[in-house]
Amino acid sequence: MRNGNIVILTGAGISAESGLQTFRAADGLWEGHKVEDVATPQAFERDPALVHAFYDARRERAAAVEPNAAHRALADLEAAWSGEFLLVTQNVDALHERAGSRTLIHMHGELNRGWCLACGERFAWEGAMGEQVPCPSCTDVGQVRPDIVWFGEMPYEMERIETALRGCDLFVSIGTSGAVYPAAGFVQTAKYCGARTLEINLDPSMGSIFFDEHRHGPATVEVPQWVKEMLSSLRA
Ligand code: BV8
Repeated sequence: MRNGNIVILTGAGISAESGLQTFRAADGLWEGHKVEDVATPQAFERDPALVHAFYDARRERAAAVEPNAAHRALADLEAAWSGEFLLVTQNVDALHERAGSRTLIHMHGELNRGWCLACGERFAWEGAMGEQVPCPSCTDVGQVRPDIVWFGEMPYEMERIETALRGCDLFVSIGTSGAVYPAAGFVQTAKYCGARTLEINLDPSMGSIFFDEHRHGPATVEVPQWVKEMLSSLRA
């Protein structure tokens, strides 16, 4: 498929071999809390200290690990691809950009960004946030939250994503369980609009039936192999 338009969706599974916990594996709990119970505006309202501790721990962990061969292979494919290429990640870590990906959307936000509820500004953030930090923009104290899309909140850049899904020739889902919407519905939009669909995952996801092709195995094995085949098709 030379020069077609590609949309790739990634989830926690692509960062697993870098050492970051996934959500729904056995280890998918954090300090005994289900993510769905911590990653919500209600949880933040009820117990901001707990939610800040959850994200401070993940921000620290994500800064301490490295991108893996799957992240790097996607960056190589993007650099070599002459058709349109969009990488949409559900992940809030920065491993894709650190591996060199450029055309990237963090639809569920980023650990390395903050959002001030007093003035509405969003900004880069490193290190612990906690409850009593001043906003770097309006200096208001105690109104800064992680710039993360919680359950019940609208994911970012949905218009741009939907347009890319409707216009793509190939949709590839990597390392996601297909448990969370709207991301889990992207394959159906792409398929309905005529794209070929490929799932690369450790095991079949909840949306497996919607995919034309499946490659099941660890991302650091399956993604570089798939990218190698895509790049050799460019030289053919
Ligand atoms: C929305 C940021 C509407 C947080 C995340 C009731 C009220 C409100 C909404 C709902 C509701 N009921 C249902 C919904 C919709 C809800 C939803 O889908 N809920 C689910 C639980 C049913 N969705 C939402 O709320 C979304 N918003 O609907 O807004 C709206 C409309 C108009 C106006 C306003 C609002 C927002 C969802 C975003 C939530 N935030 N993340 C954070 O990160 O802390 S979601 C969170 O789970 C992650 O970000 C990730 O995106 C998502 C899915 O997880 P995965 O990435 O797939 O990870 P998982 O562990 O599940 O799977 C890993 C996979 O990798 C596995 O399949 C495994 O086999 C594989 N794997 C493991 N190791 C490897 C591997 N593969 C390859 N190699 C390996 N080595």
